[in-house]
Amino acid sequence: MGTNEAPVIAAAGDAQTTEMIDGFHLVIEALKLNGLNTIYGLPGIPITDLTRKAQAANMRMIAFRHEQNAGYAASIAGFVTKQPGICLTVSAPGFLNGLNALAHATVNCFPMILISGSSEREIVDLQQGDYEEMDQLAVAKPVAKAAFRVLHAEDIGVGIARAIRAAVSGRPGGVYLDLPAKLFAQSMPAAAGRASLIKVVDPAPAQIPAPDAIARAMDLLKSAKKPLILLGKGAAYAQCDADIRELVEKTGIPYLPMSMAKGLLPDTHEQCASAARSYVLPEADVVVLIGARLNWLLSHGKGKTWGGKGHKDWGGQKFIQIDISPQEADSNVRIDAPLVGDIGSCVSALLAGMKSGWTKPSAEWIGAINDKKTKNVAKMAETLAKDPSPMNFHSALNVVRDIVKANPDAMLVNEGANALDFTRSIVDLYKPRKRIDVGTWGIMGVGMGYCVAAAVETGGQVIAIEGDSAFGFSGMEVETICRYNLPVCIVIMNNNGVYKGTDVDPTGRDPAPTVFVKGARYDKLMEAFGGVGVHATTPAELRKAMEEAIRSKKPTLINAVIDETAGTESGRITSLNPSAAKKN
Ligand code: ADP
Ligand code: TZD
Ligand code: MG
Repeated sequence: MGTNEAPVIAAAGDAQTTEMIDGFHLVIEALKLNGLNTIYGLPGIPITDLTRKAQAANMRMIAFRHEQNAGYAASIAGFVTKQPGICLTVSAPGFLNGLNALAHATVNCFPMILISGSSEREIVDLQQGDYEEMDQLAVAKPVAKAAFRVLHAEDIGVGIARAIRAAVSGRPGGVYLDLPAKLFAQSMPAAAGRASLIKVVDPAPAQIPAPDAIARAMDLLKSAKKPLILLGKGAAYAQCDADIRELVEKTGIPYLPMSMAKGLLPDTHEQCASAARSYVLPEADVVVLIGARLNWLLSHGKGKTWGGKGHKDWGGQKFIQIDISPQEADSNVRIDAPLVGDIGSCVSALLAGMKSGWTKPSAEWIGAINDKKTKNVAKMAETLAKDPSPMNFHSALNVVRDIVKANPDAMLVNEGANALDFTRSIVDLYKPRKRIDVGTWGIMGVGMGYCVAAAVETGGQVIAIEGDSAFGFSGMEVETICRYNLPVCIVIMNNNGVYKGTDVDPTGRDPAPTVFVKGARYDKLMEAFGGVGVHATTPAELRKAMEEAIRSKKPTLINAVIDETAGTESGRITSLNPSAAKKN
């Protein structure tokens, strides 16, 4: 019998009974059919059996201690694999715990599907007070790229297909899929059920840029005296690493990687202008944005960062912007040559466009950048060579820098304020998609969820550099890391608080809001679950502990004691603080 033919339903009393399939199995088979074999979630009514049956069906079911962390895991799995990461939660409170991550996925353009069990429509719509009742679909909509609900078992295939397409096509994002409890128990003839499932064909179709848009961009680029390429996390996501490298190297244009685009080309590449960032941004005359938005992380393309004199002034640069979203251009400043399409197609079209002739940027431009780089690199080397007691961010990160260099395949997770900013500028990455961090929102709490997903998705070593505050948001997941015995080495930059550990309550009554228990031993937390805990007070102790963690692959948490006076308020974004902004 062909799969599209209706199955013969056995008549009542027939000895031969028709094989049936229930909602649980239709969901599982629909996911598997589309190559989605890992679920990050937390069990409970009504999805406990879904987690059990998924595991029994040989899916990887990674169970967390809090849905937010499962959600962040799913979101970053989406970034790393280009397939939607799946997060599964219970209704109302579990759903809400996962919602933060769904919003994060949408904001960061990561493909993710949040699947939550829910109460029946009949009860929710009359607000009759079900166990964990909430109109989840309505709540999810504003933060999701798309939101769907499936009411009938025969629609599960369509529901999952639509969720996958919405998550990965065009600009990727977070999708919500609402599955009411009764759906799981519905059953239908297995053959018809299986025939209703959809293997999504070409879920993220190539989007080819228009030839005139390419010509416009090429003309502008050829007119540049001081061109610059800016690589964003969209470029890392696109997985067209070789083409991007070829574009950079063939054009000879200096480039700057945004945080999660570090390693797309090795940070040590001779054309990398990171060490001359504050020079190249205002000086460049034509900037090619590849999968990077001109949001707050790039000072909105305006102001002093970009050579504008006054606060609102724009530096007058011309921009070429490669983005899959046709609405992105002109969001902050004029985009002279928008290139709408997927990055792989746009970059190869530009490469083809170069064949008609290309002159590399002038020796003056490259020379000026190299001068700045040499000076700044020497200054940094001097700072890194110091060995103060207690350790500061620099002396500790000098060790991390060496360890990452020796282990270029390890995934680097990073969050905090100073712990984030210093790591980003000090620790070089060598391979694409190895650095995952606080992203577009500068969000705290992604750390342990990211560690779990990075280890599960890559099967390799993970190194997490965490502020002590940042770690606290997801710290309980060290149990998850131990339970699944993941090769994760967490280093806590412990400076006793948010930014620093030195604030005091002026009334003398309570601890200051930014300060934690002094001398806290986060390493003991890891020991509680059978992992390795290390208390490190010197760079040598830190180095030894990290090397051992990577050698043994054991879950390890190193409490790195950092001078509590070493950080600055808000790290590098002090100017965004209302109290600091007033002074400007
Ligand atoms: P960063 O924070 O690194 O600057 P952003 O998150 O601001 O990066 O920007 C990423 C951009 O990349 C988004 O505007 C998104 O639409 C775009 N993008 C994501 N994937 C692709 C792709 N495959 N092709 C083209 N653009 C993409
Ligand atoms: N809550 C959330 C979800 N995200 C945030 N970004 C913040 C609060 C505010 N915040 C920052 O922007 S950084 C930070 C907070 C609380 C913690 C900084 O302390 P840390 O890092 O210990 O992690 P350093 O090294 O001490 O600066
Ligand atoms: Mg801190």
